[in-house]
Amino acid sequence: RLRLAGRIHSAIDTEFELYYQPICHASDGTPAALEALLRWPQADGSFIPPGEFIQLCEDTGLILALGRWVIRAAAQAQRRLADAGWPLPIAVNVSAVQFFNSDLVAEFARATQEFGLERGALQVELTESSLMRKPAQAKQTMQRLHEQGVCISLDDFGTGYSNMSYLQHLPLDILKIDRSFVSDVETNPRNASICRALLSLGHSMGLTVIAEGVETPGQHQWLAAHGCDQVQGYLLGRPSPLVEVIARLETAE
Ligand code: G
Ligand code: G
Ligand code: MN
Ligand code: NA
Repeated sequence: RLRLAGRIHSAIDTEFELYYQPICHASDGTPAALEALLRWPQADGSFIPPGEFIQLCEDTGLILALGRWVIRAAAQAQRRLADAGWPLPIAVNVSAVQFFNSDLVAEFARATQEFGLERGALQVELTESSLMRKPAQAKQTMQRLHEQGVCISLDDFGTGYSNMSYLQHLPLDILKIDRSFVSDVETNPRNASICRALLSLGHSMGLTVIAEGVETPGQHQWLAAHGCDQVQGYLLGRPSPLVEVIARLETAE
């Protein structure tokens, strides 16, 4: 683990890459945003998946430097995307350790300014554990991100232990239904009930609702028929390098 941590430390500015996955309007499948996802390519052409290094980065504090790099790289990508004629917002995942221990607001402000981005060009994806740990601090940071024009998504929703009455007081914009509820939504009545409940909850709070992990046309149709706003998953597009995303946007036009 120590050796891996050392490798991560020296890889931050040189080896990591961001891939981008489309988030599409459920009604017609057109792109609404992209989610940035970290990839660590290896010499043999394979990737070490984030699941194998994010936790280590959080335990060692490396997540602060890595997270800073992610914000700047996503901002640079959004500039390229906008310059290519596709001004889609890019959503960045922020882990709880990073949320509470870095000056996120300043990092987003700096990246936005450096690349001359519009308000709304960047979004943040937070998990329930971030928001529930230190509610007052979380709310304040979220409000300051909003002032910078950064929209906020609640990621992996349904898997945590949110206090619903508390959630209502947070300045959220988007709720992302975890893919575990989406995978068999047309055939599993229990997951269908959960998705209906989460859609209703999100909409009653005035939020945009995104379903993650959409892999089949049947899932997409079910979600669109039940009022889900946006869909994300392998059906709509796999995470890919920015140049490939732009090429696909251009051929789909
Ligand atoms: O891309 P993949 O499905 O392998 O991602 C696995 C997990 O890693 C997901 O929970 C995702 O949110 C997380 N992840 C991906 N990129 C980042 C990132 O830039 N920062 C943080 N904190 N987590 C990320
Ligand atoms: O925790 P978070 O929602 O950020 O995780 C996103 C992860 O989900 C990414 O690692 C991405 O590669 C993965 N992912 C995206 N779409 C699909 C999908 O349709 N099916 C599955 N199994 N995983 C997906
Ligand atoms: Mn996410
Ligand atoms: Na998720």
